[in-house]
Amino acid sequence: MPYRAATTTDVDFFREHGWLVVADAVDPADLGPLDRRCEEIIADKERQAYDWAWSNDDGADRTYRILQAMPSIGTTAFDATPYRLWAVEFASALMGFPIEHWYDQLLAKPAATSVPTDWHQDEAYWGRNLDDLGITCWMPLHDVDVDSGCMHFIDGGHRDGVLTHRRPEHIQSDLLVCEPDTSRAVACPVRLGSVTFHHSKTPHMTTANTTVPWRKVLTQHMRQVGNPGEGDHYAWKVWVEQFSGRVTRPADAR
Ligand SMILES: O=C(O)CCC(=O)C(=O)O
Repeated sequence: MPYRAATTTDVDFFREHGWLVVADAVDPADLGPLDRRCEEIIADKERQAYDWAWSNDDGADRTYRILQAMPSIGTTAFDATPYRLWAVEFASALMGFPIEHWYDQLLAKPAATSVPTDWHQDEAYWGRNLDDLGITCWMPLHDVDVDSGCMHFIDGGHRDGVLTHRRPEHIQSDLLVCEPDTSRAVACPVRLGSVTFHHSKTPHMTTANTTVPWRKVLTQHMRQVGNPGEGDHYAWKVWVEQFSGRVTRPADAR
């Protein structure tokens, strides 16, 4: 299946709204090895994954309400996949400057215990180095709707600046939340093969999964070519190493 280029309509929509759905973008036949890698991580989650919603109630254990892992860590197997090469090209057109792949994440939600991924902006995690210079491609590995954890965006929220974020009191992971103007929220249910893109300042959230055994999504986080990456952090930033529980605050936080 040919992967299509971004059109003027795509670019204009993204620049106005800060997000975009691209239907039937990716060939599902290209996703087999990735899906198998994600299943392997889920089966071995105690060693290979974090819980992004790790709560104080869990103590030292983790419930994996939002399982978080990096499928590409330690392997080059996904470097030249058609969906990765395409996402970088498409994202470069949307942002209007050359973009490179930065890192990917599996975000998986079990039906029994999952929770919403609350409103946040990616720049709140990444810091000012990424000021208007980052973009994410969110790619589910099956059909996804409001009941299984689809993406929601604040329409035009990339123009609202970086909102104040906080770490909820009951959370012991690095999870951050903000309170955007939800009257502008848009839900984006999509079918397998479709993806969404969002600007690094666009507030977004996903609902809990109550229907499929595991909601599985690959996020491809991308940045301006040559950008130094995370840095010049906001005051709310922390890193939590979940195997030891060690919490670190960045020296450059302000
Ligand atoms: O899928 C999710 O639960 C959240 C995704 C997300 O925050 C992102 O793609 O930046």
